[in-house]
Parts: sequence; structure tokens; C-alpha cells
Amino acid sequence: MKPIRIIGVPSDYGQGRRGVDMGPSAIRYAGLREKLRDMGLDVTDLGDVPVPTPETRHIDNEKLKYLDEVIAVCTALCERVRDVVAAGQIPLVLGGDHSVAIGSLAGVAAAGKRFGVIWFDAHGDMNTDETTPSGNIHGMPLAASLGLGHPSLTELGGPAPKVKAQHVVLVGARSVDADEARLIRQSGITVFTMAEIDRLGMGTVMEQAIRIAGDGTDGIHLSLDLDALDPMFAPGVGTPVNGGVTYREGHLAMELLADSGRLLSVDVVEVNPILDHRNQTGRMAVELVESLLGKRVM
Ligand code: HAR
Ligand code: MN
Ligand code: MN
Ligand code: MN
Repeated sequence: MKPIRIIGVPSDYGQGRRGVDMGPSAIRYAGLREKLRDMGLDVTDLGDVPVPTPETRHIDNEKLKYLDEVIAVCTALCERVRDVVAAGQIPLVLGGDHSVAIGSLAGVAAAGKRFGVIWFDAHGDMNTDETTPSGNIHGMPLAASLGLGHPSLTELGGPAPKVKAQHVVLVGARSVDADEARLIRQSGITVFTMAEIDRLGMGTVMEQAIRIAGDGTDGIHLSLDLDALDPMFAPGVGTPVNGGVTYREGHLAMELLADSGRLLSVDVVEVNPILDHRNQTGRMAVELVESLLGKRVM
């Protein structure tokens, strides 16, 4: 496994509710660095990207809430991710809400990589400023990375698109807005909803996802939204949706990705300690990352 570089992004500018800004802290507190070092991995925590305090800011645009702040945070993250990837290391980005993925994908692209994306999420994250029901940018990062939406997001850190639809797979979807669903269908990305996971099994779904994201690319970016997991296993998220990925399905997905040897970069997002029970979701995040980076029973 390549060296791992942890980057915290304590931002909740992409989401209405405060608390997800404490995600990096909760995941670190659950022992992330120590557990990965115990596996024999080369791990360094690079600290946090600077994030301004929300109480000093205001919303200018109801369709793109905190746009300036999201741009500033994602631009700083983009530069760090770019440098880590260029050095042959794996960035492990700790959110923060999912808007931070706009910065991480831009950073992987800025490092010159042609990559695929596996987007593990209960939601589509395929809204634009024209389709959003909430104005929250965390509902837009996949669209933005595909070149759909406001130019200040699609062109952040470099030209759009950051990733091609033919190499993008959404896994775990079960809450998609009507206009968003239209955009998803038009985009040409591959979607495995929970219904497909039920029918095919997570093993088959991930084999196909890894092939779609991995074939003909330099590697795979995993964007892991903890709300993909069933709220039973990950209650500490801002927008929980019932009927999600089980504990073992989640681990199997991570194990298969580890076995593929194609992992380039990772986001772990939407952990909200205020809504959590004794850091259960922070610990779940750490366990999933262990599986993703090669931990096995024996
Ligand atoms: N689709 C809704 C919106 O755009 C809710 C999005 C919730 N997003 C996340 N990220 N939690 O996956 O506002
Ligand atoms: Mn402003
Ligand atoms: Mn998401
Ligand atoms: Mn989500």
C-alpha cells in the first residue's frame, strides 16, 4: 500500500446544519492514525485545511449557499491533494460535508491523473444551482466534478470536467430528487441503487463498479459518504435515509476495493458527532478505512 496522508477539512459550508465540521476530529479521536499504523502502513496526518468560522459569514445566494466559502476551502484542499497524489501517496480526506469532494477531485485531476470515481452515498449529489431544492452545495459535488453546474465549482482548480461520466459509479443511492434523477440519467454515469445491491449482492456490484471506474484509468477515487450505510450503523450523519448498506456489505465493498489495488485517493465525509451516539459513526468510518487499506481477519 502507498503511503497515506490524512487531510482534515472541518467545513460544514455545504450543509445547513452545524456539526459536520467536527467530523475530522471525531474520526481522529476514534484512532484513525494509530490503527492504520498498527497495520504497518506509512501514515502521516497533515492537519487541517483552514476553514473560516461560519458565525463570521453570511449567505449571499440561496441557490448556492456559502459559495465563496466552499470555493476557498475546496481550492485549498485541491492544492494539498494535488501535491500528495503527485508525490505518489494516497490522500485520505476527512470531511466535513460532501462539498469538500469538489476540492479533492479537482486535486487528483490537477495532479494529472485520469481517474474513475466510486461515489458511495444514499444521495445522488447530482444537483446543480438550477435543480437544488435546498441550495446546499453538498448536494452538488458529483455534478460539479462532471462539469455540470456553476462554473465557479466546475472549473475550480482547473478545467471541467474533472472526471468522465463513463468512469463514474454511484453506489447505495436511495434518496434522489426528481430533477436530479433526470440529470443522473442524462449524464451517463452508472448507478447501483439499494435495489440493485439487494438483487445482485454487494460483491457483484463492486466488481462491476471497480471495472467501470478502474478500466482505462490511472486509478479510482473513493468518495465515501457515511450516510450510504444504514443509519443503524452510522447514525451520526445530517441526512440519514433508512434502508442502507449493512455493516458487512460496507466492509465487503472496501475489501474488494483494497484487493483491486487501484485506489488513488479517498474522501470520508458527512460524519456529524453532534447527531452521533458515542462516536459510533466516527468508529465506523475508521473501521471502513482499515478494510479499504487492506486490513483482513488473518
Ligand atoms: N438532494 C438533497 C439536496 O440536494 C439532499 C442532499 C443531501 N446530501 C448529502 N450528501 N448528504 O450526500 O439538497
Ligand atoms: Mn459571501
Ligand atoms: Mn454525499
Ligand atoms: Mn449522502
